[in-house]
Amino acid sequence: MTDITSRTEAALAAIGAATSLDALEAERLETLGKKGWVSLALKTLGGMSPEERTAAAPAIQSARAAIAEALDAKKAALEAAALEEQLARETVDLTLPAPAAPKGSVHPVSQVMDELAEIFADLGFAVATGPEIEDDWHNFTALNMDETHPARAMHDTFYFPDKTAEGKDVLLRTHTSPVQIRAMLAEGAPIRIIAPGRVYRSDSDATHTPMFHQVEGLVIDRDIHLGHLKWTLETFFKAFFEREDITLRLRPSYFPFTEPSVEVDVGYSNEGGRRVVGGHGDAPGHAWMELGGSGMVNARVLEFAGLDPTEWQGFAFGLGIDRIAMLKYGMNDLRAFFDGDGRWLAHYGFSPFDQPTLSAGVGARA
Ligand code: FA5
Repeated sequence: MTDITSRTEAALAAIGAATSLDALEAERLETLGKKGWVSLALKTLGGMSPEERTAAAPAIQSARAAIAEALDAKKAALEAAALEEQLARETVDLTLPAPAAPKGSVHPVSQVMDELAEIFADLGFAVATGPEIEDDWHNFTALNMDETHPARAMHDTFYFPDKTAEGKDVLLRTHTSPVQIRAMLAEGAPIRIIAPGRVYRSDSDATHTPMFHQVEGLVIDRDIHLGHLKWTLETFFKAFFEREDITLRLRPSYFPFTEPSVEVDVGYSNEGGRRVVGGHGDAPGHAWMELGGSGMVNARVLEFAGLDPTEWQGFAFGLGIDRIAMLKYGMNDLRAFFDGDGRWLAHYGFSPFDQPTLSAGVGARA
């Protein structure tokens, strides 16, 4: 009895003196834990006679109740103190200046791709895509460049060492034209699409980079002729450069997948070392700049794509997106587009809020 009373007093004193939750837990194990002395004392009750039990039980049970209550109270007090201390430690000093807002910008190429899609969507074109890792059938053969065609060598192609399961060569697409084939095979005719995306050629100087961007255009319908092509390109470039005095020159050229083929040049002038688009390229102080290739889709290409050339015809074009971005936003070296230099991006990049729309203007600067 005395033993229980003194041990209880000692336990209550220890609980009162505990300064951490760990110390309190040690005290709980010592008393109420499975092997704690209170628990062991409670177990002895089972072996007693009813009289002995009636005499011994109240002291043990009240010791247990007193210790349990003291443990709970001390635990709550220690937790409250820990919370207070944490709150005091983690106060936010509202007088500090706000951290700098993270700065990111939309790359001019992404911005120009959005501008293109906006303008062509208004002309009724859908956006199509194709894989950047292509096979030589889509990239060359179906575009009327069989294995021995010299144009294949002119494309400076990056090939993969392995072939497809059907034995086709695998390559990084050298132009967006294979998307013409994929779109015609998937959708048939009539069709009106643009296909913007990355293309790859082993080529590098101020106006050529090994990876660059093109936008393909394809219109297949009945009774389509070169006049439709010229009107479409002129309408696009006027909207894109946001000026009416755009003069295009269609120069006879050769592409295996178009017949006839024309290269598209635009007139520009040099103002203070900057190329400014507009005007007739033969006028004084002006010159022509090549923007891309185009032409009427070759009948053989239509056949490769499963269309009957006596029923369907159309035009296609492929423009260098990076080149038209340079011309619109006044950059002079294409390689800087892909250097990932934060200062260049801060200067030429666009705010993510500057969404091109026809109503607000597709050329608004950030
Ligand atoms: C083609 O790639 C054809 N597929 C275009 C075409 C499509 C013609 C449909 C007819 C019908 P070309 O190799 O000329 O053509 O490239 C088209 C444009 O891509 C060029 O005028 C130029 O603006 C751009 N370009 C070509 N090579 C590079 C390069 N290494 N870096 C940046 N731009 C390039």
